[in-house]
Amino acid sequence: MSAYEGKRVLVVGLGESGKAAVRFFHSRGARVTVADRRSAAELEAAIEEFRGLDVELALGEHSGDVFLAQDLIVPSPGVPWDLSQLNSARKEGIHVAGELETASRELRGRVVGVTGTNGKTTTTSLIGHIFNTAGITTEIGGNIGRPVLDLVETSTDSTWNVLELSSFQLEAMTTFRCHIAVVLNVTPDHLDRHGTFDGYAAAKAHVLGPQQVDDFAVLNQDDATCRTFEKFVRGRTIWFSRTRPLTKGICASDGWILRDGQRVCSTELPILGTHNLENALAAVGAASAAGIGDEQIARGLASFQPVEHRLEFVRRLNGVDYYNDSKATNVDAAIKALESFDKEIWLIIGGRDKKSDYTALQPVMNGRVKEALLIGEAAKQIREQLDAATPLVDCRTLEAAVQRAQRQAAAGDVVLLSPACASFDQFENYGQRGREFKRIVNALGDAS
Ligand code: UMA
Repeated sequence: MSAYEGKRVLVVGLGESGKAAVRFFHSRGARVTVADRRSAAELEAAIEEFRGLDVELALGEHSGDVFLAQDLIVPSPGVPWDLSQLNSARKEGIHVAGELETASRELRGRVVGVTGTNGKTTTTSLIGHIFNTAGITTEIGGNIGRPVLDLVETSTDSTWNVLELSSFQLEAMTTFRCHIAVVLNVTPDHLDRHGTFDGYAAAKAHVLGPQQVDDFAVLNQDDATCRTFEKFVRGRTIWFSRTRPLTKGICASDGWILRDGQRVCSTELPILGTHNLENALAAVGAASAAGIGDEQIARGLASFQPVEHRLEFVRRLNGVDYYNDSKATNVDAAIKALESFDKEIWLIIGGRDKKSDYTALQPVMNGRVKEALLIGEAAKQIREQLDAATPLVDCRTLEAAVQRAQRQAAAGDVVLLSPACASFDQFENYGQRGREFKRIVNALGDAS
């Protein structure tokens, strides 16, 4: 009998993660209720999925009474961990568990957990690809878009689960063990949720907490916060560095990726930019920790295709290259995108502000960005924080920004959507924003 049989379980949030949780608990005989602050009309499609299943709905503003009538509450990653209704339930002794803790009891096989502020999605995909190419049974999931609870049913003892883990998921994580934990970098993001940088970094550090002595931590030697994470490591640390030679660990030198001073493969990769070289170094660290041979690692790196919405090449029109970097939802990611080009850039930036510091963009924009085309709610904050060195043009919408870029850009230039902001003011998510960008760009007529 399942440990959840007959238990009253509240799933908070009926997004991707919540839907997976409903399926998980329902199939284990729990009495499932779903609370979501959105209305039935807004959640029509999700509700349709569960029609006919015995699942109670508590929609609209969260009711404290519903939260207090449970044995277990499982909030979705986007639900604040300190939501007042969750705190009240905890006071009454009701267990509140995130999706990772829930999965940790039943997910079989081993886990590679990839976290960091930027590069998570690419690195997770890259590690998954190297593992797959090496013939290992691999499942890719987590924040990348496939909820961890959906991996439970098909996992076996020989599965490697390669998971992208966000600070929202990690904040709630106490028991989920990553045999290989990768921390790429930790720079300010999601301060609206975590309050301070220290709070955000502490959430990220949870990825190392449940590790054991025979586990691995793959850490970025070039990142000041990653270096401080060494004190949390219980097993072995594999350092990687893009900027300095390492006699032990993974580094890049003279066009080669080296491990412990030995050549693994060339730094000529199918993914652009120095940040992607860092992601590749981390992936080499993770794959080596899993015992994959150099030849297979090299083959995996060479055959990897870039991830959608991550410096994704869309089209060349009249000699102008258009790139979709919609997944750059914070300032640091936009800086990395800008640094990847040695050309003049028409930068489309803006969306929903996350209390970010846009001044950090100025040095990398100078001499590189011909115009910053502002979109969305954050236009005012961006305009206030950037100085006059780069022309700032208020375009409001993505469509207007693309059209202006097309009119102004010359052959050899780059038009780059790298918004440095969340998308929720004008789009459902960054994916929809990226797809919309590609639709607009692909519909542009030849202006020559
Ligand atoms: N909701 C409430 N009450 C609240 C807050 C939200 O009821 O207080 C409801 C919303 O009305 C909505 C639902 O919760 O119906 C949304 O839940 P969610 O925000 O957790 O989103 P999901 O669709 O479940 O997607 C989540 C991750 N989302 C977030 O962390 C915000 C997805 O990461 C992830 O792919 C998915 O689970 C599968 O694991 C997205 C993301 O933006 C890509 N992540 C952030 C990032 O990468 O920066 C962390």
